[in-house]
Amino acid sequence: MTRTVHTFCRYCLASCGVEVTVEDNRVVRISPDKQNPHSWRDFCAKGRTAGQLVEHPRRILAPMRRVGDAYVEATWEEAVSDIAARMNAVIDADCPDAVGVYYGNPAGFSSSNVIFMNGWLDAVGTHSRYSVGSIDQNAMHVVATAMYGSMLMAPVSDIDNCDYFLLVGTNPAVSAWNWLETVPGGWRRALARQAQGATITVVDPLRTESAAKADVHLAVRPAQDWALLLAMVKVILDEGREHAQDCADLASGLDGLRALVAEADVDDLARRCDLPRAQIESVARDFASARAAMVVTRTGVSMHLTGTVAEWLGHVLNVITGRMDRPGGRRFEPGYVDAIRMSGMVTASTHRNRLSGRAMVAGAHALAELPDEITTAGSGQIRAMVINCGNPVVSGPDGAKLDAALSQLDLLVAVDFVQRESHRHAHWLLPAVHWLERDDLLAFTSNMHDEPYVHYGAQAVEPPPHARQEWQIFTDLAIAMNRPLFGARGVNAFIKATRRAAELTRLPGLAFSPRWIDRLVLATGRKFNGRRLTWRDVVSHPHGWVLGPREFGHFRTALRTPDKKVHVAPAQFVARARELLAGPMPHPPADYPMQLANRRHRHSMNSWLNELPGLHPSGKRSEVVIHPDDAAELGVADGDRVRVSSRVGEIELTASIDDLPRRGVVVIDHGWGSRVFDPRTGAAPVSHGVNRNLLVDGAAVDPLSQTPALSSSYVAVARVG
Ligand SMILES: Nc1nc2c(c(=O)[nH]1)N[C@H]1C(S)=C(S)[C@@H](COP(=O)(O)OP(=O)(O)OC[C@H]3O[C@@H](n4cnc5c(=O)[nH]c(N)nc54)[C@H](O)[C@@H]3O)O[C@H]1N2
Ligand SMILES: Nc1nc2c(c(=O)[nH]1)N[C@H]1C(S)=C(S)[C@@H](COP(=O)(O)OP(=O)(O)OC[C@H]3O[C@@H](n4cnc5c(=O)[nH]c(N)nc54)[C@H](O)[C@@H]3O)O[C@H]1N2
Ligand code: SF4
Ligand SMILES: [Mo]
Repeated sequence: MTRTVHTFCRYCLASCGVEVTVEDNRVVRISPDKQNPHSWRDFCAKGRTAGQLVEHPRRILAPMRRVGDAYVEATWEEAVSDIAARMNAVIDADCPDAVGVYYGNPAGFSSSNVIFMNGWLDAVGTHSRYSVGSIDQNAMHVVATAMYGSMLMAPVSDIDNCDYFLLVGTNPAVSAWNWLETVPGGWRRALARQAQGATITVVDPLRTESAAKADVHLAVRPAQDWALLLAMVKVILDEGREHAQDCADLASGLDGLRALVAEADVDDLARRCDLPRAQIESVARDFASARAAMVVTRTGVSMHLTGTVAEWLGHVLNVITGRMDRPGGRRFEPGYVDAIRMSGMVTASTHRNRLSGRAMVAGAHALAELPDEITTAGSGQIRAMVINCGNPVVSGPDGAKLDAALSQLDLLVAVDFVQRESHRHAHWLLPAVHWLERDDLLAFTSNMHDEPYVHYGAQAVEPPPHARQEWQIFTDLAIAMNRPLFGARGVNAFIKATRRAAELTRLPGLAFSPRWIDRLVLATGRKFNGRRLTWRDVVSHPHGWVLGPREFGHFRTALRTPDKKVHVAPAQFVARARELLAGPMPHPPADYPMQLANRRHRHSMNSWLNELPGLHPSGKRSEVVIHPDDAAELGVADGDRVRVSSRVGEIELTASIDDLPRRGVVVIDHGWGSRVFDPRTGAAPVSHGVNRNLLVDGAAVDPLSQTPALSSSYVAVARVG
């Protein structure tokens, strides 16, 4: 029997509505849902081929336990009781911090995963929490906390009214307009504005797909956006081009900002970012004088040792030129759930790591610190870990060091669809459920959509019989460990009672599930047209529901700073900027003269949609792109095998000579070189490409965001043989 299910893709924040054709519980077709009122403009091949991951030939279909070098299938009862017993033993021998977790990007695309994972972590009472944030978006959280008073205060782009786009460190033509915001069809809409006369300026060391379409391309020196943006702030303030009203009324700390720019010299800053002074000045003036404008900063800004200061200055430019909460700028979308208020009810942990002494950022410690926390003896040493939706050996710095550390754990549990590089030492592989196989109401990110919108992510197909959602795994683990879920006494007993009731009455709906939380969230949510959304509202709009027009005027009320103003000069950012200003001109070390940049492709998703045959027929992404002039100096020709090395690693790949990067910068795509194992048959692992993050040193991090130099490491390139 053929059915059609309307739902949305949960691979990236674009959250495209999709129409899934299902035959006998198999996905036969996924196409864009043209009836989706929010996302009808957007779709890509990753969503189109999502069924292939569901039917991955190497998919883990039941819990698998390591026995020697092989894996054998086990029941969930065996898995949960063995894991619980081993974790309890590790805690009894030391303390709760001996149990840790790393959670990756896809965890945020499930409405229940992170909530229940945290519930389990609170049950255990561990501080050993590591997340993808330190290799992705920490800079944004740190800046939002200091400037707006909440780490979740993510302003959204009002594209359709914008006259001047300043896009810094982002390639929306490929990655969609997303990083803590959902702007369906964002790039196409920006191009439509351009056709009507808007200016697009792209700041990127590479001539990306987006830069190629831009009116102005500033090929900045990697990691020096802070200098460019500070110079722009200086030009605007020195020339009196700021928005007087917002500077007086919305911002606080402007004097601190003025004092900082007074110490800076535009020529010095221009040399640091290696752009002509005149060009910086003209972009600053055009930006400030545009009727409507926005700066958008993304991972190309944040993934450096200077990332937080640059991210901060991007927000400062928006604030001082009056772009916040105005048409064509960045607004605050309140959504149907006040996630900011709710997150404010949880006290942020100030725990400091035992070795580095650094505090958590956005509820987690830095991935760069994980290997040492596993291998260094002493109280709090991590002995047991769960990897939840992550592939940190490939996505994070110095994967070789992390891989070696993971091999020393007493217990490693991976929750995933397939066994990837980071899971190779796992003692247990637990089979996860794909978004096509589960329901999600992503209520806590409703304020990241660029218009008021609700969509219930309906399940399209039944999961394999022995796959389980993470919420259930974490709940069962807390119960089996006899530790109270959410750290709240009585929760375990209550959940067990509902499960018993469901069994006795044969009414599965009586058993506790995250749907209870969804309903509660709606019942306490924001009102639209005078009333709150009901469950019925949500499920009766299978194509999604635009709840009303975009509204301005919510930004100020959403601010969580004590004085309800935007803090434009937080002391820690100013101090770090001073440190950078006083520092030497950026210069590569003599033995590693090149800087390693990064690329994504439309059809790959970090490290995990790369081996699917429908997406990458050639299956190869293992080249390093070198500028022709650099190649000539290095004596490298197109197609040569080259060795790229850094202080911490070396890899071999094929040279591709192209003037895409600026001189001195070489590019290797991230996300490749992750083996996919076959735990069921023990067949040889499959792998495409090379892991370029083996070259990234985890020892140095941005002191504010704890992010390593993922996109600006220094490397050497040499022809092999
Ligand atoms: N050099 C460099 N490094 C980078 C980046 C870069 O631009 N340059 N980008 C960074 C960015 S932006 C990010 S977000 C990180 C990503 O870093 P990670 O989140 O650590 O890694 P991913 O590659 O996203 O791997 C996600 C894993 O989750 C699994 N998975 C997918 N869906 C589910 C699910 O529903 N349940 C479970 N249990 N598992 C699931 C996938 O199979 C895959 O194994 O990498 C970062 N690393
Ligand atoms: N197709 C696809 N889409 C994705 C993803 C994916 O893997 N594939 N990942 C998703 C995720 S998790 C995220 S976080 C977002 C990320 O979305 P974006 O942040 O837009 O990510 P990228 O496309 O890598 O664009 C970053 C750009 O920054 C440039 N860059 C590198 N260093 C510097 C620098 O020092 N200064 C400046 N100005 N630019 C620099 C790079 O050359 C690159 O073009 O994309 C999401 N969308
Ligand atoms: S992966 Fe593609 S289809 Fe899925 S949400 Fe992102 S852009 Fe849309
Ligand atoms: Mo990301």
